[in-house]
Amino acid sequence: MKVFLAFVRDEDYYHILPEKLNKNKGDGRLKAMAFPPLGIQTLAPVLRKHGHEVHMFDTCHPEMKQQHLAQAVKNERPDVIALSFLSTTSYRLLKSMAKRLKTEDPDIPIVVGGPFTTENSTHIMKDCQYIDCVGPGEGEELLPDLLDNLNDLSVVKGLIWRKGDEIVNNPPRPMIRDLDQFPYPDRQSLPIDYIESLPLDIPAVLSMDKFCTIQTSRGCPYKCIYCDIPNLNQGKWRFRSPKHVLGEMQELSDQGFKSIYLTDDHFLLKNKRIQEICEGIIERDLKFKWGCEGRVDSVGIAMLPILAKANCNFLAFGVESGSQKVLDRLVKDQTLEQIKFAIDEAKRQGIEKVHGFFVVGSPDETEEEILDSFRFASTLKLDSFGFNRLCVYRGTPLWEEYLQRGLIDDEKDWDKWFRCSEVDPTVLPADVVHNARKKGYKLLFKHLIFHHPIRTFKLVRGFSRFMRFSDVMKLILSPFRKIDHSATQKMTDEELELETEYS
Ligand code: B12
Repeated sequence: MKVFLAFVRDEDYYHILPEKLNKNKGDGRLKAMAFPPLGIQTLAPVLRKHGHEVHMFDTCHPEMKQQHLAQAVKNERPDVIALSFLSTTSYRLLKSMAKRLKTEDPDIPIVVGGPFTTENSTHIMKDCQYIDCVGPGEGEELLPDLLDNLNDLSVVKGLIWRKGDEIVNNPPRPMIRDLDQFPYPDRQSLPIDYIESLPLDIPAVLSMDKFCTIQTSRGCPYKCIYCDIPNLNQGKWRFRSPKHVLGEMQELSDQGFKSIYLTDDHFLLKNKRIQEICEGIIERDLKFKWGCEGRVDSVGIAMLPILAKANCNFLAFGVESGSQKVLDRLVKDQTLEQIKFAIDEAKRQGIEKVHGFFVVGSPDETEEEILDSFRFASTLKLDSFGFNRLCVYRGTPLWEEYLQRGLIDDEKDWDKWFRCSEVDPTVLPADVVHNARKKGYKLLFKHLIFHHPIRTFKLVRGFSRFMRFSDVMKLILSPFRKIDHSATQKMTDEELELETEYS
């Protein structure tokens, strides 16, 4: 079969490098500041192993937009079009793409997948007639099974498909047990070199090193109310063996990748595994630096010495708040003491960059507690930090709570996401949160400039090496921008046109 495998990307989450930095080495590859589409990179070699011909597309590429894919469909008439997207923020773009490709050739089946799809599969089928079927959950087994049974979709476990006007939910497909059975993701076919950057809506280049992502485990057993990872993985944490992971890391080192980010939801679990992976990186003298994420109360904190020795130069923690009351309300199940210890330990053991994720605008949080988070951050040895306004997504415990409290309507709001300040009366109003955040950033920047001038200078110099000065200033001043109330439901032209059709 000929399969088109396309990643529909959120327009806010990538930047094509300006001409002068995008010198074409004659290899036709484009440099983009974006996280690679690991989902389709993972699925492509699996389908090829089943004998299928796979063409990959990433809509961040200027020649892989809707019109280009439609033209390719016309020219090459694939047997199946498989569309992948991440989150609610790119669902409208996905619908618009499906409409365009279905209009181009109504006979070619369109199947859709990805995290948001897994949470909302039946809703998507009811909402978008241009999609023929959806494959919730992991695609490594479902997609080849679908391609083998296009004439009888009823046998494809987990699939949701159309039988005339009826939407059929096939019996669920069990989660994959052995993650070691699959070939390594394809990071060569897409003519795009992804550049190491902070995933922000402002182009924050960290280095010009050849960058990619790798997933060595799936899931997280904790129950933070704003996260849908446990729901996506049925509360389980599954992992690939160190041998399988090191085989892939060897390949990446051989392919010249100098910077790797683990998209694991929680890497710092199972010390023996961390030990073996790090020892393998050291023994094989693999030439890349890497980053990962984990919890401050992880057993893996004890493994920080060998992580640092194995070139782990970036560690991100979900700190979330400087108020124990707010941490408990978020069911973070961690203490302020654990946060301080983990970050101090990471710096003491030589992790070059430690990043703290914070949220503001949480339920029952006071203005003073928002400022406490910034004051707390100023006492921590963090190299970088982000203070995001808490949002609620379908599939999270907070969404279920808001349904029970009658704050949102599942039927009407399933494809939306909200800042909690917009829907929850126990959260401070949006402009109060925004102003408290501005005040907090001022406090934190002042503290850093006067108490840690070298660390601050290093941070700014780090960015300005590859970024225009105007972008560095935009990045630093971004928290002080005017609040944009409509940020959570903005639409592009295609989406607007599509919206009129769907409303
Ligand atoms: C890395 C990551 C990012 C990166 C971007 C990654 C990228 N490629 O662009 C960055 C940091 C930029 C990011 C940003 C955001 N993210 Co994010 N992100 C993730 C994370 C941690 C890992 C994704 C990943 O690499 N998975 C590994 C690959 C292999 O898995 P996969 O893509 O899911 O593909 C598998 C299956 O889904 C399936 N599949 C995929 N495509 C297809 C297609 C078909 C046809 C089929 C059958 C199957 C299939 O098979 C694949 C192999 O098993 C996930 C958490 C998670 N575990 O999913 C959150 C996650 C997807 N992000 C989330 C959110 C909310 C966001 C933001 C909106 C946050 C924000 N406010 O800024 C933005 C929006 C970005 C966007 N839409 O592009 C939420 C989505 C929730 C939701 N209900 O929509 C998640 C689930 C995190 C969470 N805690 O809830 N994110």
